[in-house]
Amino acid sequence: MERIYIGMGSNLADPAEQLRSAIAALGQLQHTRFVGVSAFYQSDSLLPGQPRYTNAVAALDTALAPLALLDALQAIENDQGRERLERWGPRTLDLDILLFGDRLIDEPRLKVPHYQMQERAFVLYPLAELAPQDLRLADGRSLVELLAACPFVGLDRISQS
Ligand code: PH2
Ligand code: MG
Ligand code: MG
Repeated sequence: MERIYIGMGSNLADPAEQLRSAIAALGQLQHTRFVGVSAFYQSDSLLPGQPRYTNAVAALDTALAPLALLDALQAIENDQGRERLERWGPRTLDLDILLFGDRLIDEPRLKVPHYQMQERAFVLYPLAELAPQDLRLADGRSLVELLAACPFVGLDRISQS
């Protein structure tokens, strides 16, 4: 089993409810054990003119291979009405593999660590709720360092219900 972290985001159709449904679906994944989930955080979209996002991070242990996990996550996104109309369009549910053990993955369909997670407060702060203090990305940078360089700005931490 390897420890993985999933970034969850939604900015359509009752985002908090989308995340709660996604958490339930992650709990049903084959060959996988649900470890925990962060609080929910609201923030403006990185792209102007879109509804605000609700984000969270989940931790799981899995025996699935990375691309099998990606397929399973995309099936959950599709089940929750994800429409892929434009690359960065608003979405009912986005499930991104942030970290997969200490692997560096560079495949056409999957890059891990997730690109730009280093700069995104809505990824780093929820991740910090779950990850061990000494977590390092595959490039050697520590979560503590990344948090220090990424101010807690524009984030509202909310309860999950
Ligand atoms: N995801 C995006 C684009 N912009 N903004 C916030 N606040 N949260 C997101 O998850 C997000 C975003 C594309 O994946
Ligand atoms: Mg994303
Ligand atoms: Mg995505």
